[in-house]
Amino acid sequence: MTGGSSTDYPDMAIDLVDLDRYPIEDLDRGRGAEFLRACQEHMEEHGWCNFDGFIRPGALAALTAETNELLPTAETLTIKRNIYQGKVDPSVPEGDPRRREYVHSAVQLADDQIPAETLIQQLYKSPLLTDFIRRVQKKAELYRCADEFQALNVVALQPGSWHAWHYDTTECTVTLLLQAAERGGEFTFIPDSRTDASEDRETVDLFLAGDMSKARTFSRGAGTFTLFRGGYSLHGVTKVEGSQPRVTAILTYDERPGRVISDDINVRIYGPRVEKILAERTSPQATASRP
Ligand SMILES: O=C(O)CCC(=O)C(=O)O
Ligand SMILES: [Fe+2]
Repeated sequence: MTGGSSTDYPDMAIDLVDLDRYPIEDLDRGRGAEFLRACQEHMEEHGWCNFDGFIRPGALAALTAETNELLPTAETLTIKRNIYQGKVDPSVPEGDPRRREYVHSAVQLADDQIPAETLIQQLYKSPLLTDFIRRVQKKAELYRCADEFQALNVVALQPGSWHAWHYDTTECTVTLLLQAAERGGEFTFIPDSRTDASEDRETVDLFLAGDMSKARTFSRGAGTFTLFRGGYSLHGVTKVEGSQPRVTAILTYDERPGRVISDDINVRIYGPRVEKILAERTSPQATASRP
């Protein structure tokens, strides 16, 4: 089963996804079933699936227009972290790039800044889309993340910015490229560079030293939808060049229903705006003014 109520929204995937190329509306029969099987095999063998032109061109223009209208309301966040986003194996020597804090800046809309009526929010809420993502990974259950800030984000990397190398804190990452960079801004990753038990140190070391020869990159135009094992594949985005920002929607899911992220982590990621929201909720005035 998949998460969320399907009654509030008509299924927006039907309107936005190129169903001729990607028949996600019926994965149980005929060409839909064949498509699903091919996706599952690809995901299992390579650890990623990349769907070029997933969004129909007309729909993409509407999605891009709405996010470009919302982005001026977003803050610029400066994200500072090591590649593991936390503890580093104590055997890693001092000065090793794996201990280093990498920094990038992004203009970022958190879920609570993306109104329910937007197309991107309705696409995220699509039961068909969630079910497709669940089935490609052969998971028994998959729910949209319930966190009010993290569930769906839109991230704009401005010219001159990159997205620093990291592993995600969740297993699978789902991204939709809404606006490609004119040049650069390439999503770059090492598929399955680690398991729960070990890491391909040789490849990771080379990569962090600037040798990208073992990393993968796709040529991704706007409208490309990508699934990859972000928790196990070191990844990031190279420097954006040209005059326009590179804009991605990040869709998050969890095998457990109702997943929320701790206030501490949300304040660390989203900064003073979210700190204020959370503080106001627990302040005496906020409590007194409740009915
Ligand atoms: O923008 C992308 O393509 C990747 C973003 C990413 O790695 C992340 O948000 O964790
Ligand atoms: Fe990531």
